[in-house]
Amino acid sequence: MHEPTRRNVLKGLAATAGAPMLASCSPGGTAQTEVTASATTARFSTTAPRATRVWGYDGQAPGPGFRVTQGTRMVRRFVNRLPVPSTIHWHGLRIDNAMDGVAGLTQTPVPPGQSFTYDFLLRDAGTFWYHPHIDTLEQLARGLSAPLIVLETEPPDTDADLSFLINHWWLDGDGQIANDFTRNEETPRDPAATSHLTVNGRAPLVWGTAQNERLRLRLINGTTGRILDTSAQGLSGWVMALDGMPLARPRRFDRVTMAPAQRVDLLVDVTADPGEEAQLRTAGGHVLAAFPVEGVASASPRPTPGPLPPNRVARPDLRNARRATMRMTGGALGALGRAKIRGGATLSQAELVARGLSWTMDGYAGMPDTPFLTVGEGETVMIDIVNATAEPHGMHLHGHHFHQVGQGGRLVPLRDTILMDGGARMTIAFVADNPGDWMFHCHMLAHQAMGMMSWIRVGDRRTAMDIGRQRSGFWEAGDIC
Ligand SMILES: [Cu+2]
Repeated sequence: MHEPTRRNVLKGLAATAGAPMLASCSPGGTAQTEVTASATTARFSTTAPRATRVWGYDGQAPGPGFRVTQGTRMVRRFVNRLPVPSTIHWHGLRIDNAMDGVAGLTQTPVPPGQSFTYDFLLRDAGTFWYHPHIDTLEQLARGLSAPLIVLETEPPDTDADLSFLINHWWLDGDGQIANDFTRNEETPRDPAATSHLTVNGRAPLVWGTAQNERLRLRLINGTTGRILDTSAQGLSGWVMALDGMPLARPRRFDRVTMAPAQRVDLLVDVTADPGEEAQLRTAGGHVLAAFPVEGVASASPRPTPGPLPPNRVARPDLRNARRATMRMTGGALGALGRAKIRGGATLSQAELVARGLSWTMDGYAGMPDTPFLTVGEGETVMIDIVNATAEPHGMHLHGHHFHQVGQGGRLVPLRDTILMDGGARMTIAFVADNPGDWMFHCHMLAHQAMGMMSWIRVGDRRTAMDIGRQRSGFWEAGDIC
């Protein structure tokens, strides 16, 4: 059964539907200066015998997250009340390297009981999210993820602006998380474990609406490894942005495919009749969100929307690009072969598998000692990615958005995470204009945990913390929010 609508409670707010707490710079929002990670409980299934023990941000799994306006400076003290070290990675934000939250690369992990202050300027408006970047598979699967919505200074005209953070949970018969975190795998050992997809922790999320209302839906694939194929009934509209970057030409929304960590912004008009229910659902028929239609908001829908205002991203100069090849191997059906590991040793396939390493990038299994590529600040980089495995991967570059390079040098719209089919090759291009050490890895987190990770260095050799100090004037450009 559907839960009662929250419409009357949240209507009119730029709301994270399903989340009772909002943090925002806008009037009526709750200014919040901390993000606390801790053990808590959540209810993902009405049939579960009891609440699920999870790890959450600010007492919830997934966390309530933040809505902040573009151009502001965001300062958040991360307080770790988990039993393990953690960090926060602000996924998709082009921020200072020292704030990127990658344990062992850009910061030391925050021990239990301690804190770390993240401080950065929000350059880009769009749909982003945050999660730990240490033991990421386990920490995300236990509940640590939250939306980070950066609002345009003049948002498009809508009746509601909803972020939908999609998570997946394996629950045992007692309603508890069933993953076996001693193995870096997506699937639990217990064959009786049940699979649950939630939106903002609800299954399904319910949002009451009216015919011809226009909704902004910000879909975030926060699963650890699922490709989500999503379509709608009773809703008609446009894809407005991918991974937080607006499309110059919005395209009609029919269905969208999202790799783990990818985001899609939709503007949809409610076309279902009063008394009907519009739905957002997966290709498998699973209802992610239900929109019961009560009445008619207006006689006709709003006019076709124009594009969202673009974020300022430098255009790659393909003729003068630094070019490199990134080859990925491994998996059950792909050739893993020999590979290097951290420290420089080269191991046989059997030795790698014995250490839980099944995937490689550029001949390394696991985090390499040295960057895959070092480029000058401001250089255009082209990476030819060769997926020499039989499985799809969702490749994420930190600190930059990139274009896939299409036929004749055509630049495909910007992304920070791209889905590659098994056996596929593609070329990506970007201007390396954000100095520091940036991870490039698979966001199917079991693959990452089993070796599929690498990094690039932009600019001369300085530590992330040095860059942070040098650029502190840059951060102070915005109002603190
Ligand atoms: Cu992968």
